[in-house]
Amino acid sequence: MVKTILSTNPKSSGSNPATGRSESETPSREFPLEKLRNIGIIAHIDAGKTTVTERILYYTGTTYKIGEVDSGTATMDWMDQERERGITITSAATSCYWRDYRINIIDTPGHVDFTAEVERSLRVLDGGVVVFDAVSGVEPQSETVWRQANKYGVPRICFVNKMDRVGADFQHTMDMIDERLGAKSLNVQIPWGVEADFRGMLDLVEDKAWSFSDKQQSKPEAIDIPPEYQDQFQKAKAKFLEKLAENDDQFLITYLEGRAISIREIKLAIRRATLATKIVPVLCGTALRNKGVQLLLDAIVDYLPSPDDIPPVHGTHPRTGETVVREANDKTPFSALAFKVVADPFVGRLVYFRVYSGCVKPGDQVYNATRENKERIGRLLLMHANQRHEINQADTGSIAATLGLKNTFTGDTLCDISNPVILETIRFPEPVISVAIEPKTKADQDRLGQALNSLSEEDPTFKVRHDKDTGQTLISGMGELHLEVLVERMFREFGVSARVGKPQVAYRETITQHVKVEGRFIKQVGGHGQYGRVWVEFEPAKPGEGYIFVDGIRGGTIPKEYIPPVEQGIRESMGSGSLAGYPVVDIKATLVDGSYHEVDSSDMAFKMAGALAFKEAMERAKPILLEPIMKMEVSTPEEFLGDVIGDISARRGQLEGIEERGTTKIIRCTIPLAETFGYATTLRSLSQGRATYTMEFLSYLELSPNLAEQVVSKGKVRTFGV
Ligand SMILES: Nc1nc2c(ncn2[C@@H]2O[C@H](COP(=O)(O)OP(=O)(O)OP(=O)(O)O)[C@@H](O)[C@H]2O)c(=O)[nH]1
Ligand SMILES: [Mg+2]
Repeated sequence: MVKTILSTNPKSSGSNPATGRSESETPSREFPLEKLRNIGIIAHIDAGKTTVTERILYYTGTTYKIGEVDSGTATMDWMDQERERGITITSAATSCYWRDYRINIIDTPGHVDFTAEVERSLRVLDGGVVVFDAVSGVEPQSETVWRQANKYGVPRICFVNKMDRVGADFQHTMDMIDERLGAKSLNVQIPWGVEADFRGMLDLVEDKAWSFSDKQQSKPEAIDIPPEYQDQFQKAKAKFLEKLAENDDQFLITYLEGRAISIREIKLAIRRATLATKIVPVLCGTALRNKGVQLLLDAIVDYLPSPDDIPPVHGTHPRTGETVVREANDKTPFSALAFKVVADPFVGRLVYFRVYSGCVKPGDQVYNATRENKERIGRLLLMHANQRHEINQADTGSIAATLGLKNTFTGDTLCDISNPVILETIRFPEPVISVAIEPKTKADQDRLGQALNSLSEEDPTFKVRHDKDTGQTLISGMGELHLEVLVERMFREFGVSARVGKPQVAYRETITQHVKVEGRFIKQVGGHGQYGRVWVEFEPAKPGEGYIFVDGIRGGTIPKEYIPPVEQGIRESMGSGSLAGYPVVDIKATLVDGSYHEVDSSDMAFKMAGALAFKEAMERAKPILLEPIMKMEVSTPEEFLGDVIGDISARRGQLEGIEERGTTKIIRCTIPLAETFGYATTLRSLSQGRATYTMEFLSYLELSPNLAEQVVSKGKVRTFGV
């Protein structure tokens, strides 16, 4: 039922001269599920994800001119700031066709500050293409996205890009994939030449050499394995077959039979082992020089799953709490997960969703099971970066967007009204850094609220907090770049000029002791009084557990309906701890006893009692401050190593190891976030601009008592840099 984007594209007839392979014409309207691929392109910053995606769009005939990141013309990096900064900030979705398969792609950002974009994409995708820079191999952010993909059990293939660069090393990258990522890589190709002499690749599956010219329109040429490579090829092929047999029992039998093995048998075995996440096929190429992308497309089709290959989605029934299983099938009741909300200045509020079962049409009424409200689907759109194409149905496996949903947010489940289900939501990390923001004029003040509202709705790692004591608005995010980009968006998209304070660490508070406290809210004023009385045991929870509430009431000392208000009273009070007003985390509260009054008790009274119990517990359970610790990797030429390490130590950094990568030294360390502000400038001056670094959040750790004292005594005094 999908009106494809190709039908509006002048190159849709498959006439692109460079397409090279047997992709079909406009696909059939009833697109078979097994011919669908939903994939994400994930990697460390600058590995070449967007460059690869732009080639994919070109070779599939979706665009007729290649967009380039370097000249600010990439289709996928459509946002002004992406084009100016040359980095991807927001994940962009698109669809294309290869052979007679439809591939929905999400190109994600590599910078760790935009990690939410990777998280939400991996949650709704079925497969991943992980891109590596052949010179740097596995970089820190690749490790992070790899772990994210592991969490969702996403099968993936690897593309070792930038084979044209000086220092490119395919084997080294493969070794790093195994060692650093704990993966079992299976290279399905070996490079043919390297650096300036990189010609193409030797195909271990089909026993051919693929020769590419630099010209983008030219097709890859398949020839026999050149004689000078025969030896190397035969050795690699033997290793390849052996490894494949080790990881697929069915193939092992064929392999042991010792007969000739067909290409089809090999491909199917690779597919089975990839889907079972036993192996990761590895390919190579250079996207910028237009080499290898067509083969990558083949691999996506041949080895990555269709929505039919992944297990049926599980959810819970919103009322009974029972597990609900939905087969990926157009005829089963509709279920979908909203994974992104965008305030589009032209069309309005766009909600992106992935359909797991059934289908939906414009005008359909659906149920938002997460928020328990009905919603009407407006126009249905297939997204191509920031372009939209209207469709008249979104069926199982689709990734689409819709207009008209007012009360649906990221992570919500949309479903059939009479068959409700709640799918697993998307969990995002908590922000670690904040800045105070102050509108410059009265007019800016008025617009600020709207801007903050829209932006925090779009980005779950962007949080806004009003400090009651100082009257300031604090915005928090994942890093300096994240907040800088958002402040710039406020100015460009919402016309808000604001002064921004110095970055501050988003500390947390927690307790260290077990206490049992009473919360009493009893008031007798005139007629109706207030009565809520609870006994709650508070104890430290494990790091990362956040807040656990346990109802331990026995014998009905408090009626059931008053228990949720107690939980809520505690939860709301956790927003501000007793030490310095930072959010409180990692506590377990067990409601053990209490009493009520037939007439005077109310939800409000029990909520207050919960809040008072929490306040009392914070006083008595020895609260401490926690600070965010970052994992950092600095890459520097050897001559600056001593200075860089000295500086890291002075910043309370802990060295974890030093490695060599060519002539470069890689320093791995952990460092408190508070010590990293302005680090880019220091590192530049320490190394004449030649060292680079990346960092990401690792964990929260207790702040030493003397530093904690400084934070507490500073209280909420925020200094503005104008
Ligand atoms: N030499 C060489 N450069 C490449 C290749 N592929 C990409 N690049 C360059 O690498 C830089 C980063 O490319 P992008 O495609 O923006 O990388 P990305 O992974 O999308 O980056 P983020 O989205 O910001 O994480 C650009 O300057 C590209 O021109 C390649 O195959 N060879
Ligand atoms: Mg990019």
